[in-house]
Amino acid sequence: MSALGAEAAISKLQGWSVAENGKAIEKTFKFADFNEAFGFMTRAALKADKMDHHPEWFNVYNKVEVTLTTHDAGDVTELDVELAGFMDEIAG
Ligand code: H2B
Repeated sequence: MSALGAEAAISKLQGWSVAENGKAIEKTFKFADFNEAFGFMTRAALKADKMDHHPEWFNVYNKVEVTLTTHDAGDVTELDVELAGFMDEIAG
């Protein structure tokens, strides 16, 4: 998968920003409670594993901080845009 770049990626998405190193995109999702947050993570994890494309994320209670990058490319690719779009969809 060839590099797309973080700026190009966020222009296709809503609420995502370029990570500090310029090679990833990030977004913080907030839910009503831990149950909702973990439900989101479970659905995203199943999709990620199907794609063989995995998120970096950090969860505390109702908050999930997500960072997406394609390690094999050392940059953001269409795979990150696809997974980000899926996360946005299921976060409702
Ligand atoms: N996830 C992400 N985010 N980037 C990758 O480059 C990547 C991955 N590579 N998941 C996959 C796994 C690769 O290491 C395996 C061997 O397919």
